[in-house]
Amino acid sequence: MKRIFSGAQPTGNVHLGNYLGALRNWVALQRDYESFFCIVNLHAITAPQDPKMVAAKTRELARIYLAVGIDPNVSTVFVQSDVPAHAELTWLLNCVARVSELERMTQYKDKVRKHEENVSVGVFDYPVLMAADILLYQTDLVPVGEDQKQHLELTRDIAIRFNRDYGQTFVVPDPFIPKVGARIMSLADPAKKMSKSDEESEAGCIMLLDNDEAVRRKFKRAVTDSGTEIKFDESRPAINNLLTIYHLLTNKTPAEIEEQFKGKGYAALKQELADVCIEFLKPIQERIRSIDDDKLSQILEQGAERAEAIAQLTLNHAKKGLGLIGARS
Ligand code: ATP
Ligand code: LTN
Repeated sequence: MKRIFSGAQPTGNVHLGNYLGALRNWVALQRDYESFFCIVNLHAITAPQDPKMVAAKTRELARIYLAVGIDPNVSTVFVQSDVPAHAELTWLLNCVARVSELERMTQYKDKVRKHEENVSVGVFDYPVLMAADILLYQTDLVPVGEDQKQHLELTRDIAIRFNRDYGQTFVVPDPFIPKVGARIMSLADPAKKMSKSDEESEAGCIMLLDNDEAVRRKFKRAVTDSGTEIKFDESRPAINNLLTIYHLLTNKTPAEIEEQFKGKGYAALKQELADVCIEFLKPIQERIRSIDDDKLSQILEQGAERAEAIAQLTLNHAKKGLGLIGARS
């Protein structure tokens, strides 16, 4: 069976963009692949976090994985820092990745532009840690949103270079970026992606934990384009984004949706979207509350054990390739 690996950071709250771009596909693919879903807390601390909150956020994200439909009997769910091989392989890959490659990463460049003096070395090295995550599990496919494409290309380049210089060690992974939903835009500013780390755009971000009133308010205030027609049209990004969300939440085809809203105004679409979204979130929120705390600990413990066993094999192989094993005897 081929493998998939993916992860999300336990920072802020999970939003509809994370779900439609990534988590939804993890759930859809988990039975066709041997699946690993990681809560990447080492990535989270590349930006300052309140230490008192890190463990709670990590467990909350694990609950969300389960609540949206990741089945721990089928998939391995674990916390990144529970498997030390991630940090160890990162060091080895640091010696293969080039500074010039990391300097080209757009996410890194954005952070430097915004915070200049306050960007940690961790932010710079973030893509190498991500490469280690993926390569440790001999991953074939990585389901992610569009914003991770460049990181995936770097992961492939690092794997190819390592294999060439130190012997065949890693599977070279392919990204899985969905045709629709890979880049859900902010409801407040359709030129920006929906993002939890963007402080100004709370109003444009539907959180999986939002209550009914918040969902209604955010859709109601969503920015729209000029014109009145309700049609899928990439040159009208705001309405296109709302229709894409509606399409993914209802599974209705674009033609059906356009027919449904023919002659109706934006207000009708926004109201219908809010209704559908509230109905979609309700069972997820109920499941989040109902997951037993001890059961969650057990899932994460088992997950870490399963992940560790596989990660260790790859790490040893990489260390042998580099000549790091065998000096003692
Ligand atoms: P954010 O910008 O909200 O902090 P992130 O990409 O830093 O998002 P993660 O929680 O680590 O945060 O992302 C989990 C997954 O969600 C990734 O695969 C990412 O590509 C995807 N994703 C994030 N934002 C969107 C979006 N607006 N549309 C589609 N997919 C998204
Ligand atoms: N950078 C990713 C999170 C992430 C990830 C991974 C995704 C860390 N390691 C490995 C896929 C595979 C993000 O979405 N912000």
